[in-house]
This record gives sequence, C-alpha cells and structure tokens, in this order.
Amino acid sequence: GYGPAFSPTHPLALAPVGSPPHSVDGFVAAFLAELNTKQGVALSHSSTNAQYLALAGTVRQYLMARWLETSRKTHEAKAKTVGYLSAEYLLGRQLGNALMASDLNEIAEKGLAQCGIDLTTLRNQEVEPGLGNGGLGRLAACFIDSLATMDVPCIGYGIRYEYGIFRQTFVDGRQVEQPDTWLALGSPWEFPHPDESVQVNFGGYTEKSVDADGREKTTWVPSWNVLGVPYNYMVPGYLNGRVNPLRLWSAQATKAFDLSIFNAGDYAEAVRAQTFAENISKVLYPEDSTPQGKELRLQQQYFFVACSLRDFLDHELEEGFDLHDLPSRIIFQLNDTHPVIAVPELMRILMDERGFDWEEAWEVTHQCFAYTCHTLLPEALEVWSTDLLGRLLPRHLEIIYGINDRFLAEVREAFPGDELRAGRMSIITEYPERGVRMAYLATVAATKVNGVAELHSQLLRDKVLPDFSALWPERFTNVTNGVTPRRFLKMANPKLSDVICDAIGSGWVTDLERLKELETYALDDDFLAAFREAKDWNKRRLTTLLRNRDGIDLPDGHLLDVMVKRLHEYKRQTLKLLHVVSLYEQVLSGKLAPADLTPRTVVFGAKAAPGYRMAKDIIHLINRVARTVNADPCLEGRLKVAFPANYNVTLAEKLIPAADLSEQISLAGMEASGTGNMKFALNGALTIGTDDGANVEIRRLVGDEHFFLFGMSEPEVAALGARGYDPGAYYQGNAAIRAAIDLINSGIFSDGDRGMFESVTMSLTHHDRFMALADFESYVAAQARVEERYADQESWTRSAVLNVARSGYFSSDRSMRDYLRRIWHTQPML
Ligand code: GLS
Repeated sequence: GYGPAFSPTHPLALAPVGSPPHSVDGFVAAFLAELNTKQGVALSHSSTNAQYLALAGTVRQYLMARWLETSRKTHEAKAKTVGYLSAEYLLGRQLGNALMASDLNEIAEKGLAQCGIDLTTLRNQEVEPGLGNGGLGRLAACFIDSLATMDVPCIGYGIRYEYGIFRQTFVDGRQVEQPDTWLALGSPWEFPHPDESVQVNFGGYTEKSVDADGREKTTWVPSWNVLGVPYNYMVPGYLNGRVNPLRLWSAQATKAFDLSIFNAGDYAEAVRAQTFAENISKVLYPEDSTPQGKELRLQQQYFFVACSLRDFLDHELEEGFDLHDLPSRIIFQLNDTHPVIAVPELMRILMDERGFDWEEAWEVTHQCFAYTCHTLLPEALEVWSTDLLGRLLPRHLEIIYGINDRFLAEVREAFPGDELRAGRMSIITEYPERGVRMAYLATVAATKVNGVAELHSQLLRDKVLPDFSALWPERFTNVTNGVTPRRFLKMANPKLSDVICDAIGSGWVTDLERLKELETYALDDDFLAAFREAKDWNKRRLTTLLRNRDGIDLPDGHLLDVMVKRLHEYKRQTLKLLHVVSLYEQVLSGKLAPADLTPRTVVFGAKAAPGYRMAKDIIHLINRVARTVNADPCLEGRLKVAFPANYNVTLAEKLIPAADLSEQISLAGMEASGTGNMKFALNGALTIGTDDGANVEIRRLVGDEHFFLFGMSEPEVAALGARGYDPGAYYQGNAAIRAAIDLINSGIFSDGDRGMFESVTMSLTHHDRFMALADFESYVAAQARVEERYADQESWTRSAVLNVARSGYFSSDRSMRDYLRRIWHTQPML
C-alpha cells in the first residue's frame, strides 16, 4: 500500500546541509546578503521589487540543498520517473507556496518585520506565471505539487512562454487583451541552463539507404533547427524535503544557423532568423478547449517534446543505458493531445538513431506513454493536416503512416471484413482534408487512456472512442481530477485552515480524507460560529481587494454567488446572466418586490479567447447588465453584479474562500471534469450545478441535501438532441425567458441600442447549441431552493461544513495515487 505521503521526520525535512539556519536570525542574514550582493542595493534604498527578489532568493537558498539532494537520491536509486508532458502549467504565484513548503512563513514574517518590511506587500509584488489557459494547465500544476509532496520522482516538461495568458482589461465593457509581461521585473524562481541546451530540427526530407547488414535505414535531413534552452523551476513537496524539477524550454536561434547568414554578410537576415526561432516559445495560445490549428502551435508542440525526450534520454539516464529497458525508468504522461507528437519522435529516435527495428521500437514506445483526454467537445480534438505535418516533420509523418498501417491490420484481424470500422478508426482522416487525428494516435500508442471524471471517462469510452474501447477495453480507465489542498485550502484560506486545525489537527494537509473528522463538528455551535467567522473574514478580505484592484464595492451581508472559469458557451455564463436579468425584469415590471429578493452579489470572472466572437459579446453583455443593475436604485442593497477583470490563479485564491454559492452549470455531458467546482466545495461553498463532469461525484459524496442539482442529465440531453431541440419553443412558451430576452433586446443595457446584443439573443433563441433555455426553468427553481436554504443560516453553514468534510476525495494527492496504481505502476520513494 501507499502509506501517508508526509514525513516531518524525514532527515531532509530538517535544515539540510548548505541551507541557512532555520531561524529568524539566519533568515535575516541570508535575506540581507541577497539584497546587498545579488540585488546590489542597501536595505534603506531598496524598492519593493528588489526586496521581493531578495526574499525569493532567500527562500530558494533554503530549498536548494533539498533540490540537489532529491536529484542525487533519485538518480542513485535509478527510480522510475513520471515525465509529465504538458503544453501548459498554470502555476500561480510561487513565493507563498515556497514559504509554506519549507515552513518559513513565520520566520520570514518576523525576519522581514525586523527589516521594516511587510511580507504581504512582497507577496503581492509577484506576477504569477500564467503559462496556461485554465483548468488543464492548473491541473498540471496541482499534479506536480502532489507528486513532490508524495515523494514521487517527477519531471514536469513544458514551454517557458515569454508571454503567458493575456492580461484582460475592459474598455466600455468589452474585453481588451494586453500582453502578459510576467518576466519584466525579473523571474527569481527559474534557473536557466544554457549549457544543457538541446537542438531541435524541422523541415527537410528523408532519405532511404541500406546499411552494411542489408537493413533499410531512414535518415531525416532537416532544413532548419532551433535551440531549446531549459529553465528549471523548483517544485517543492510540502515539508518533506523533496524538490522535483519543472523543466520549461525556451527557443533560441542556433549558432550554426545564424552564423552562416552572418558570414554571408546579411546581418538583417541573421537577426530575422533569430527572431523567427525565438517566436516558437514567444506566446501561449489563448484558446482553451478550442485549438486553432496554427503552424506555430505545432512547432511549439514538437519543440518542447523533442527537447524533453532528448533531455531525458541524454541527461537523466546513465551512459550506456539500454533503451530496451526504458519503460522501467520513465512513463510519459500525455496531458491531452498537445504532446502526442512525442510518440513518433520516440519511434524515430529508437529506430533511426539507435538502430531498433520497428517491433522493438513500438514495444518500448507503447510502454512509455499514457494519454489523458480532457474534453468531449469535437472541436477540441486536434487534427493536423498531413500537408503541414509533412512539411514540418516529414519523418514523423512517415512513422505515423507506419503506425496506422500496422494498427489497421490489427483492426482487420480482430474484425474481419468490417471495412467501415477500419475506416472509422483510421488515424488518418480524409475530411475536410487529409489529416492526423492526434487523439487516435495517442490512443493507439498509449498503455492507458483515461478521462478526468467518471462521467467523462464513460462518455469517452461510449461516444468519443467507442471503436477503440471495443478493441481494447482494458486500456481505458478513469482518474477523477483533484486539486492541491496546500495551495487551495491551507494557503488560500488560512482562517478556515486554522479553524480546521483547532478541531482535528493538521494531518489533513497531506491526507485530505481526514476532513471526514469534521462531520461531527457540523452539529457543534462553537465550530459553526468559528466557521462562519472565517467565511466573513474571507469576504472582508475580498472586499478590500476588489475595492483596491477594480474599484468594485461589495455590499456587506450578501449571498456571494460566484461563477469563475473561462468564458465558453458550453459553460453557460448566459444561463447565470439570464437569471440575473430575469430577477431585474421582475422587479421592473412589479412582479417582484425588491424586499423579497435575497440580498445577493453575483460575481463573474472569465477570459474569452481573443478570436471567439460570441464569448466576447457575452462578456460585453455581462458588463453592460452589471452597469445598469448596479446603477438602479431600486436594487440597491438587493442585487449587485461584479465582474472583476483578469481572473487568474491569484484572484481565485481570494475569491473562492469567500464564496457562498458555486456555479457549475455547464450542459450535462460537456464539462469533462471541472476543478474549480472542487475548490469551492473544499472551501465551504455550496454548489448549484448540473449532473456534469465531477459535479456528479461531488454531489454523491457531499449528499443531495447539500447540493443544488438542476437541469437535464446527459442521457436527457442526448435524447432531446435526437428528438430535435427547438429553443424558439422555450422562448415562446416560457414567459420569464421571453421577458428576460426581450429586456436585453429593449436596449435598456445598451443605451437604447436594440441591436447591440442581437448576436447573443439570436443565438439563444434560434440555435442555443448548449440548451440554456431548456434548463432555465429548472435553474430558477434551484435558485429558489438556494434562497430558502440561505435564509436559515444555521442550516446553510452546516451544509457548508459538510461540503468541506466530504471533499477529501478531491485532493490531487488521491488523483496521483490513482495514476500510480492504475497507470504508472510506480511508487513513492519514501
Ligand atoms: C479541460 C476541461 O474543460 C475541464 O473540464 C477539466 O477539468 C480540465 C482538466 O482535466 O481540462 N480541458 C481543456 O481543454 N481545458 C480544460 O480546462
């Protein structure tokens, strides 16, 4: 079995050799030395940023010896490593996490106070590395945190984007994107290693030849290349002395490349070539769940995957290692299809560079990869045109064809005469143009394929990849997502953490199921009062933040109703908005007295992909509704809409702990899992949600009475779709829907301009792909149940406590245990 992940008595949990003393004096000495000798300033003349950089450097000193020691012991033990391949890591701020993991919070606070510095001010100086879009990238960050905390060897591999997810601003209520210059003031958490750079080739052609033994050999003759420079980040385990690496690659021009051009005398061309190379890691593509199929994106994918495989094979394995045994040392987890080009890359290395024949190479490759699918949306499944792939990676395309030929032979053998099936399953599609279905390639190659919540994994088997699950039923499995309790409870919600620790001790931080012990406290009046006080404190903290950050005033004593996530039609922010508009309409038309409204503040937070027109229109509409509603005196103190710009991890850490109600209202069958839903429940918000993604499991665990379920189930959605869904009938047939949509079309939110939000209202009444109108009535009824419950504060708080107590399952530590057992077949080192 896998014992407790945490060992405070581990020798490395104490100060390892080479660290400054774990004391206030030791800390202050190290901090001042950093400030003077690294930042080059005296304390008396230091800026907040210099102080922040020096503080980060100090914390790094404490982690450094642990990091080196972790690497030493992992190599020495020749332990099997998890290679997490992900194009996104949405890390959030590093300082607080590093302080927590090395138990330096108190020491740092006291030490800085001695220097006249406020720790919180320095923490707020950090710009978070936003190297991801949303849930998928944040999940990667949670997973690597859990692996380090569980003492599992892991290298996270990804891309060091110079610009992460854009900074969102609003101009007249419309989203405007600003570049995310997260590196501008210095990046104290990374260690560049230009000495370990790796060359990555692109383009060109392949050549066949016959070697001395008469075997056919293929050589790839590329036409251009770039250099991948690794930047290492520390991923510290919680109080256990382990520090795993996160290795992010940055693209640079290779010397050979620009030298030849320099020699030809074309300086301008040489500089252009350099810019061209550096473009590869320049910017994160801002589409979540809807990739655009751009060439640069495929370049990014191959770039980081080629660097990572090369790095592992050449730098992590000892010299002369027999690559037939590679599966005993690494399992590469493919975080969605973004890194799937790693499959033909490993085949190419084994065959073309190491002389493996096809069968040997395939056997090793198959054992070395596992694939996680994160979506059900057809438009999110990547397909690369063979034209593009063949131009950029000619050898890889050949190998993909080879994989497909052998795979289809296997299909025909299992299902003789079933040509239709073979056609359906082909990795190569012919429509709308010839292309490579990356999810199919991943499924054919991987030892295991998993979805990210029970419902999603079932739909993956039954609807997305049914032919594959018929052929290989044992290949498919589920691992329900999780979130790290360190960042999202202990760090983000210190008040509630203290309340919990006072009741049941601190073991829950690394063993979240221990929250179960809170169940008995749900009947304890003192505990309920302390719990409520923590929630109130979190609301005050949020109020201060939003006032300073956005100029938004949160009224006191409101039900805080929060919907934060990427803006996507399937997530149905419009359903939430229609509810708000409907309440307003009822007040305006006299159907509802303002005094009968439960005082409520609705908070939205959402970024739209810059090219996603409808999502941007919806953002505009939310802001316009907010403006009108907030300005109308008849709703004063009753209904408020807040939409702080630039929702990110940093804001989530303040918003989620303050929330009363968590909105998880996607159309059933659309949200693969969701992870925000888990963070809210863990922080004592009640969920109003559909039977979708991990909501299903949240509801089952917290209990029906403590969860506000509404809407169609996935089979009902499918049945309605099959019958033919007509949103117009709901518009005509439901007076509240009609009144709300008509109110939007009346121009009341748009200075009389009746056409301003036509795109949104027309889409709802004529198409409504995600059936918001069909679920509206049920949603409104569930909101009425919310208000009824909220009126009984004691009962509400009890439910909130039970949500916390029963959320232990949603720790990413548990997810990691599931991956270890079901997919990776490896173990913690402890
Ligand atoms: C996503 C899904 O949309 C989320 O439901 C899921 O929680 C997340 C992590 O598994 O992955 N897929 C995606 O492309 N972006 C996501 O956030």
